[in-house]
Amino acid sequence: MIMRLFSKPSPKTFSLLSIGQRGVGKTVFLAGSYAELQGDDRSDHPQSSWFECQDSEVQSNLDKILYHVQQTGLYPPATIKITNFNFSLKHHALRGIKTLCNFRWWDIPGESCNLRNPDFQELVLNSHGCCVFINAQALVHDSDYAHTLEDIFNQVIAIASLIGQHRLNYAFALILTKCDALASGPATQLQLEQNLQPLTMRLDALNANYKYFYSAIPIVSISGTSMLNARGAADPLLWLLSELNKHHRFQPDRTLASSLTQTVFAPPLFPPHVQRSLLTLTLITLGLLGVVMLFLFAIGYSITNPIQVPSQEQPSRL
Ligand SMILES: Nc1nc2c(ncn2[C@@H]2O[C@H](COP(=O)(O)OP(=O)(O)O)[C@@H](O)[C@H]2O)c(=O)[nH]1
Ligand SMILES: [Mg+2]
Repeated sequence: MIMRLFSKPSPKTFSLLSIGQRGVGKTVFLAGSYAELQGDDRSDHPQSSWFECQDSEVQSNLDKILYHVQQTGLYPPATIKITNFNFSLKHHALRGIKTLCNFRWWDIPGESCNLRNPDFQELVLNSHGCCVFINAQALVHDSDYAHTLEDIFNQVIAIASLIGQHRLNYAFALILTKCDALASGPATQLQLEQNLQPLTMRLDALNANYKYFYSAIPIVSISGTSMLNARGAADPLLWLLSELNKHHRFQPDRTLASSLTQTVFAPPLFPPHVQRSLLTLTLITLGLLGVVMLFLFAIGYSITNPIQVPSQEQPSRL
């Protein structure tokens, strides 16, 4: 996956939405993804790709989260917030360190994820991809949880249908959080997939590009040191970025905002009555051209193939 991301001279910047209710596990996911690619200090093999933070405040919040886990063995408190996150995905290449792409991550609280909210609209219009967070533990054990998800599912479907209408390259990562709190096995997986069907069937019908991920970021203690066990935590972000890099590599940057500007707000070149006259004129011209072509064809044919006047028969010289 990593290999497909590079071979690009100027890295693109992607904006990713993150949609999910409070407490679903967005901050833990982000800290886990970051920690996984950072590698742990004791590792002899530093990671070949990693996220580099472009904002010192966010960097310090991330460090605070990881330090908190290390010191207390507990998940970070909700007070350490990460809302707008600017990252670069870096890679150790043969000729030094390379930036594969940049991304802006917007963490939007569940209650603000409503297309009637102008701020949310603005973010959606300018985004390239989306992480949808779903609490897997609640999806299996809490029968009311599915109802609370309906609104988020509707927002995701609304985005997916707009994307489909404008034929944009957009990707959705459906991230099922807290999977470590569930019994592993095919029965759980089946139950999760069934409970997700109200979303996935509609995404399938819209031909949306999506993939779901089972996220499990437990806290483990190794030789007295606690840490987020974040194996595979960065997979959703790496998949999203590789999908976007793949599709946007040879294209100018297109988002819903730019497509809507072209189709909805762009004034037509001519007023409707002029357009109708132009259409008539074009049709007449094409008709006349056809007649002229036929005429020229007929002349050309008669020059190259003169009408054969029956000649008097020559006596054959045998
Ligand atoms: N077991 C487990 N619990 C998690 C995981 N991710 C989040 N949590 C729990 O969910 C709580 C809320 O997570 P947080 O990332 O702060 O949610 P946010 O409001 O979406 O940012 C945490 O304090 C943990 O108790 C996970 O991967 N496994
Ligand atoms: Mg949070």
